[in-house]
Amino acid sequence: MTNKKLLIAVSVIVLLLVVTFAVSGARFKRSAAACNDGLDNDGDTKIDYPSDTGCSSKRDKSEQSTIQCDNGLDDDGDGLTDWPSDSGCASLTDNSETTPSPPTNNSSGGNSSG
Ligand SMILES: [Ca+2]
Ligand SMILES: [Ca+2]
Ligand SMILES: [Ca+2]
Ligand SMILES: [Ca+2]
Repeated sequence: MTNKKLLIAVSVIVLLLVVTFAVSGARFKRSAAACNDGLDNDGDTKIDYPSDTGCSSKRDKSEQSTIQCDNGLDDDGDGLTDWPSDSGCASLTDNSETTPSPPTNNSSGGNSSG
């Protein structure tokens, strides 16, 4: 076998390997946007556009929005994040994680237990 033939054979094999890697790589890159993957990515019980209010379109890559109860952050630092986990959130469109203060009552008295 001549060196030329060997070189051609090796070249063909390398070329095939490169093409295979390129195709599989392209497959991995084609992942669906979060607002079009059929999953509840941010755990707010709403799935994809237009059900999830955090989705501006099917191409939106995040189901979260800038509203405090749907932004994926613990805005008031109570250890709970977003609706429905944070009890301070009345709904997904609630823009405050802080629990509303209860109505003030004119009552006084001690409470002790032992
Ligand atoms: Ca989704
Ligand atoms: Ca969601
Ligand atoms: Ca939040
Ligand atoms: Ca919180």
